[in-house]
Amino acid sequence: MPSAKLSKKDVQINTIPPNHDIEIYGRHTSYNVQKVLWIADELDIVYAHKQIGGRFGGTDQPDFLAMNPAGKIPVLRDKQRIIWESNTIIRYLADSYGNGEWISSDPYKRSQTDRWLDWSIDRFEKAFVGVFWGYYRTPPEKQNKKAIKQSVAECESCLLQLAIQLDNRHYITGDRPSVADVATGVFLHRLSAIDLNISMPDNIMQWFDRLRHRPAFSKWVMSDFTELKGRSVD
Ligand SMILES: N[C@@H](CCC(=O)N[C@@H](CS)C(=O)NCC(=O)O)C(=O)O
Repeated sequence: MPSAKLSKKDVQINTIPPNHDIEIYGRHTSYNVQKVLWIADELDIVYAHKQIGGRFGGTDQPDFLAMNPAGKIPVLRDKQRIIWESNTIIRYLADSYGNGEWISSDPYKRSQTDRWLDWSIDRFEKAFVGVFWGYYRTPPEKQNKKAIKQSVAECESCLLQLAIQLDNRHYITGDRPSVADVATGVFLHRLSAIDLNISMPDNIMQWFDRLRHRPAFSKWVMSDFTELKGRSVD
């Protein structure tokens, strides 16, 4: 159940007429939803955005579970097609609407972006969650300081691996952004804004700066997330 009153702005987002071919379901404060909103705007896709999950509720409703039995956001509806899992969605959007600019159809070139999508889930997201949930979303009296320290160290190790990849490159796989930047870059704002002094190598900061200058990143990823502080439930 939603636990807070919806603001006028939230209601406006939810009342976009339901006649769009493409609908994106998920609260904008979810980093997984932000990946989808970010790339959808980069690709100039016209879509309706439905705030679902967290204080908005709705992920336990039969209509939503019929789309995603896992009860998780984000979910994309493209006409009659339903797609879930954030990295699968960004790949689908890039493949369908990106003219080959955000992901290649060549198997080897594709593997070079795909591996960062897999790595982002296997390593970076786990470390990020240890910081974001373990520290930011957990009330101080319930925090496990040792586990937080380990997660900070793991985040710094992931950032170092990205920094090595970014040596002589503007973006993760070359001179243009790709889905690899979306899957990995979505964590930068929160890691830099949380007061844990997470060390960011110089070229990570330069990459972050390049992303921040992109209107879609700035709009969705650089958004306020303070409503999640100390909120240890979805
Ligand atoms: N691996 C999934 C994770 C999905 C997930 O855990 N989403 C969270 C938000 S980041 C969620 O649905 N939480 C429930 C809620 O917000 O109500 C993905 O990448 O899409």
